Amino acid sequence: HEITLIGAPVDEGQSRAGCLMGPAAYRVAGIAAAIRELGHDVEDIGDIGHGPLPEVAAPNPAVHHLAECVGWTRTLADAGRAAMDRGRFPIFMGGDHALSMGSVAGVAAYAAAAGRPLFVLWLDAHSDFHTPLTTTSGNLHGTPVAYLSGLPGFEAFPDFPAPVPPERVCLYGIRSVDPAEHRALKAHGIPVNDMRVLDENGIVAPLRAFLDQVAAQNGMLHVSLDVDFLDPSIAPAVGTTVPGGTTFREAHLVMELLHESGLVTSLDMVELNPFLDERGRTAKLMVDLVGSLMGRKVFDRPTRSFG
Ligand code: DIR
Ligand code: MN
Ligand code: MN
Ligand code: MN
Repeated sequence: HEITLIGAPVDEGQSRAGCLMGPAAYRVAGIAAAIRELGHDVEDIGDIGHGPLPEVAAPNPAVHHLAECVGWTRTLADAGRAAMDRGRFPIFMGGDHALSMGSVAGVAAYAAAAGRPLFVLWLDAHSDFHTPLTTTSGNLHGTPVAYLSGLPGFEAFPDFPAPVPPERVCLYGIRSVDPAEHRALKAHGIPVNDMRVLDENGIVAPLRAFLDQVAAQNGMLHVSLDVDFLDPSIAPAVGTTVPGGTTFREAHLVMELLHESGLVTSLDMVELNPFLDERGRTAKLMVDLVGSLMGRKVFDRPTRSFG
């Protein structure tokens, strides 16, 4: 691959300071060298900003930092689209999960122009299916899946290029869903691979089923990796830890399967808060997981053909 690292120090999608240090922590943890060692070309375009703040009216008084998040959505969508137009694989180094409104919008614009279906794999403890109308925390990092699904309430944001249909979204590792999200997920028909599904079926089978669909439709696959997908015992540096997350071995297995599929075309690394970390432990784990996604393995495995 030809990888473009995009620093996205987004801190405005939630209320605890620190995610803005994420891109720096990934660089200190050696992300560029780790990917380069696996034989890929890597460029780092540095950190981008949210640009000039638009005049926006919040549809719900709970929502905070709406203008900043709209600004980020514009600049990140442009940066992602530009990288893909140059044939690159963008990695968005966050920053909180509000950045994914921009990253997925940019990738979706590219996919629409290329005439290929976009699929989204959401590795997260949370379903992130609030809208600016339903959120009670007012934290917009809890809304990107609703935005990319084309739900109402995002009028202040750029129109999402081509909403991703429910059957092309895979929520994986979920164990925290608010009541309004639960209702909306059911109404919209998004299948949820919560921890119960993964406990009963194992971590592999539901993912393979989704990857088979991506391959069968010659799709592009965007992966959004939230630190809280991982169990807090191995990844403490996140503001919204939820017990019962994926283990070290499960997470690496997911990344290795994604690599072997050959289907992933873009990636978000979100919600790392280095201020909460233990000597860079979580940042290093995230970089190691990207290594597995980019092809690091203990011993060669035959590449599985999908589709
Ligand atoms: C909660 C927490 N559902 C909210 N969300 C997220 O504030 O809307 N935490 N995404 O990481
Ligand atoms: Mn704030
Ligand atoms: Mn999230
Ligand atoms: Mn989360």
